[in-house]
Amino acid sequence: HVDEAYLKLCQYILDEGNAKGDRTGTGTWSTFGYQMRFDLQEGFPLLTTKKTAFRLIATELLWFLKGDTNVKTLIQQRNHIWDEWAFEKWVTSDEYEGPNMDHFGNRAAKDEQFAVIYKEQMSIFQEKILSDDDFAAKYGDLGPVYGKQWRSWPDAEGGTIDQIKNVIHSIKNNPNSRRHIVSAWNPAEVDDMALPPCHTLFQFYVADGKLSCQLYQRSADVFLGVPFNIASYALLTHLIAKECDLEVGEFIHTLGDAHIYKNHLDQVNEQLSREHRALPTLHLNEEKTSIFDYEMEDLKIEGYDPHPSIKAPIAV
Ligand code: UFP
Repeated sequence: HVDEAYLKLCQYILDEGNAKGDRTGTGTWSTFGYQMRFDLQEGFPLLTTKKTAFRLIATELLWFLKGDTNVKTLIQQRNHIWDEWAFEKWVTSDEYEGPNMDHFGNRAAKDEQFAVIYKEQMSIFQEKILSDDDFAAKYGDLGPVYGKQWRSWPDAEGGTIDQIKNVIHSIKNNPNSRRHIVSAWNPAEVDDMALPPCHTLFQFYVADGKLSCQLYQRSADVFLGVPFNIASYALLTHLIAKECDLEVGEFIHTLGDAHIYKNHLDQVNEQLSREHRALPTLHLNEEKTSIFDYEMEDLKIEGYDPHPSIKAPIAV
């Protein structure tokens, strides 16, 4: 069960983790190198010990698959998971004239007065992204992040490589290949990205008519990020399997620096006290024939009855 494996990881970090400083100044408990396996035949791995927003996960994945890197499309779909990264670009630019927003994430979590001011600036930002195309082109674009690397990795001749199309082609035509790989980590472009890819590289594997996927995630915010990352790659595996006429096999999640932020400890302990429930199932619109044509309404989660969500501040 996904919750069992996930809560075991949380408990392991609490018991064995190293106290480790980090880029955001928040502080973490951290371990290096950890693996979880999920049998996708057992149900869809969306955590039941905490309500996890499938809509946000799915709209983000479809956004990656379409090769999009601008938050505008996500904001139009009421998906705000990337807003802070784009906002950061704006408030550190010469054009920004509002109140100082240094370390806005940490400050908003600690200081209620600042949180109000921050929310005001964030609303202004979101409004401008939606209403002003030039502003959106400048500050909504996150740089050459996942969508770009997956669908148009720059090649050496000035052209681009569509890794998703290529991997689907190789799964269909040479299922036994050990080279079904997609990499988001492009060393030449990492410095231009709002956030260097956390889910760095994934590989597919075909056996027994089933498609499995393994992800190497270099850095994992175990409380806020990992529940999303598991569901996102499970969904991707379902979509690719359908495209290739295969059943789903396993999702194998391999983590590099797996950390719990120190300001997430109460939330993790709350979640550890909860009993898991039955897993939901995923339904895909049978009429869609290409992985690039799905919209949110083509993806349905049924039988999802989770414990309530648990809020926590994100480290930016
Ligand atoms: N993070 C995740 N999953 C994601 C994502 C980010 O866990 O899909 F985009 C977290 C990991 C880390 C932070 O806490 O975001 C990225 O910081 P850094 O680049 O310093 O590893």
